[in-house]
Amino acid sequence: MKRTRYLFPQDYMADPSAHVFEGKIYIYPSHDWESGIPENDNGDHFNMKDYHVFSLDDVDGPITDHGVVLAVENIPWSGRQLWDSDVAFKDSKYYLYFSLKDQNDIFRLGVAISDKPYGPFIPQENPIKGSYSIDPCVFEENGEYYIYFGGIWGGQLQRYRNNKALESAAFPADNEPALCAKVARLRDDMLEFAEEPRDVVILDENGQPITQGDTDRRFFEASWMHKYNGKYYFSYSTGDTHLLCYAIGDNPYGPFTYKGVILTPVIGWTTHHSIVEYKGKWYLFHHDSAPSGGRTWLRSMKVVELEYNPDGTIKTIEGLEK
Ligand code: FUB
Repeated sequence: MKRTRYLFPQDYMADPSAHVFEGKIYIYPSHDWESGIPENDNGDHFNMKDYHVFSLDDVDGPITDHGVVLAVENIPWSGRQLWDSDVAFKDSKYYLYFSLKDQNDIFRLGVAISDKPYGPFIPQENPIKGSYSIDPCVFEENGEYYIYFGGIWGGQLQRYRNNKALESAAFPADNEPALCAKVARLRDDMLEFAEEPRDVVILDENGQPITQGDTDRRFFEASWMHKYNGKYYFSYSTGDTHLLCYAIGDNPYGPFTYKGVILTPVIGWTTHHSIVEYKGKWYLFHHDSAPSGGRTWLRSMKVVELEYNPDGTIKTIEGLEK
C-alpha cells in the first residue's frame, strides 16, 4: 500500500486507534455526526454519542463494521462528548479506555470491558479515580500497562497542575516548559491508576524541555506510544499548528527527544492517529475532513503505510495528497 485509503466512506469516524488482536487489525475510532452545535474553542461541536469497532484482515481488504459497542446513555456517570478511545487486552478481557465529560462538564477517563475485541463493552460505574482530560492510549510491555492521556484547550489539561485541579485554567508563559501529556502505570485489574500520573517530557535537540510558545513542536493532544527497534516513540498532535510529531525515548516514561513530523497538516482542524505493525509493515491510521468538504467535526478515517529511515527516524508523510 502506498496511497492513503479511506477506510469507511459510509460514515464519519475519527481518532482511529488500531491494534492487532486475534490476528486482525481492530480499529477503535470516535464516531462523528452532525449534531448542529456551533464550533468553538471548547470543541462543543465534537458532540459524539457512541463508539463503533471496525476490523480488517488486510489493510487493502474489506472492512467490517461491528456496530455500536458503547453509547453515552449506557455510561452511568455520563455527561456528554465521547472523544478519543483506545483498547488493551489482558487475561482474556478487552478494556476500552475512553474520554467523556461527566455531569459537571469535566472530562474524565472511563473504562468499559468486553470478552471480545469487537465488544459490546460494559462500562464501569465511575470514571478512573484521579483521571482528567482526554485522549487515552494504552501501551503494554512485559505485562505492565501504561496509560498516556491529556489534551489542552477543549481537552481541559490547562486546568490542572501536579494532577490537581486549579481554580482557573492557566498556561505557562511562552518561554516556559510546555504543558505535558501524562503517563501512569495501570493497576493489575486495569481499572485504576497504579501510581500518580507523571509528565511525558519532550526535550529539544539541546536536552531542554520544549516550551509552550514552540507551537510547531509542543504537545497539544492525541498521545500514541509504539516501540521500534528497542526505542520508544511518543507521537502526538500539535493542535493549532496541525502537525503529527514524534519524540524518541529509552523507556515508556521518557523523557523523549523531539525528532520530527510524521504527517503534515490535513484538511480539517484536528489531526489524530495511531501507529501499528501488521504483517511486517508499519501503518499510520489517521483522519481528515476532506470527504465532508472541510467540516472539521465530520472526519473520515484513513490508513497509509509508514516508513522508517535507516537511523530510525520516520519518513514524513504529506497530509495533502497531490
Ligand atoms: O475527536 C474529538 C477530539 O478531537 C479528540 O479527542 C482529539 O484528539 C481531537 O482529534
